[in-house]
Amino acid sequence: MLISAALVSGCGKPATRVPVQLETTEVQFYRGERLGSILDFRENSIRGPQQVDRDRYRLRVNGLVDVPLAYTYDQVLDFPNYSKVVTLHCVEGWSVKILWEGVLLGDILLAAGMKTGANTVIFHGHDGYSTSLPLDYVLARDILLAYKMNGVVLPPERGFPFQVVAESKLGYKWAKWVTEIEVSNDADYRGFWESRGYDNDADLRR
Ligand SMILES: Nc1nc2c(c(=O)[nH]1)N[C@H]1C(S)=C(S)[C@@H](COP(=O)(O)O)O[C@H]1N2
Ligand SMILES: [Mo]
Repeated sequence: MLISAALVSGCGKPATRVPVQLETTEVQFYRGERLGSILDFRENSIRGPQQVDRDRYRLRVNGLVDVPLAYTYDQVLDFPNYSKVVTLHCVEGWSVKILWEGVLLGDILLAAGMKTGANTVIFHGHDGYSTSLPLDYVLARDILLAYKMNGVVLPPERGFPFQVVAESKLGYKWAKWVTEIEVSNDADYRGFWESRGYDNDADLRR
C-alpha cells in the first residue's frame, strides 16, 4: 500500500523511468558483439599517461594548409560525430575491440584546406610522440579522431582528449594525446617508433 501510494504521489513522475545514462560505465556489447574493455589495454606509452587540461587544450592544425587553425576541445566536438567498432592491435601481440566515437579527421583537414603536394598527415602528442599516416588513407577510410571509447570519455591513460583510430594499422599509428595535426608532403616522415625500425606502412597482415 505504502509503495503504490508513493508511486502515484509526488510530482506526477511516471512509476517507471528510464535512467539518464551518465556514461561512466563502459558499453560491453554492441549489436550483438562483445567488445573489449578500456582495462584490456596495456600502458606502454613512451612517457606514461599524460594529464591534458581540457580548458587549456588546443588542437593545432598546421603545415601545408591554407589556414592554420587551433581548436578548443569543445570546438573539435562540434564537428559531426561518428562511431564505429575497430580493433587496435599492438605489435606486442595484444588487441582490443572498442566502440569508438569521434570526429572525422577529413572534416578537420578540409576545414583548414590543403595545399598542393600534401600527401601525409603527421600527428604530434602531448608526450612528444609522433606518427604519420598517408593523407589519402585518412580521407578514404573515414579515419576518426576519437574522444570516447565504449561510450566513455577517453581516460588520461588512453589518450585524453583525442586518439587517432588508425584502423587496419598497427597500434603505434594510433596517436594518443594528439595536440597537433601537421599536413606534410614528406611521405617518408618517420615517427617515434618508425624511426626506431618499425614499418612505416604498419598495415595489419590479413
Ligand atoms: N602519444 C602517444 N601515442 C601513442 C603511444 C605513445 O607512446 N604516445 N603509443 C602507441 C602504441 S605503441 C599503441 S599500441 C597504442 C595503444 O597504446 P595504449 O595501450 O597505451 O593505449 O597507442 C599508440 N599511441
Ligand atoms: Mo604498440
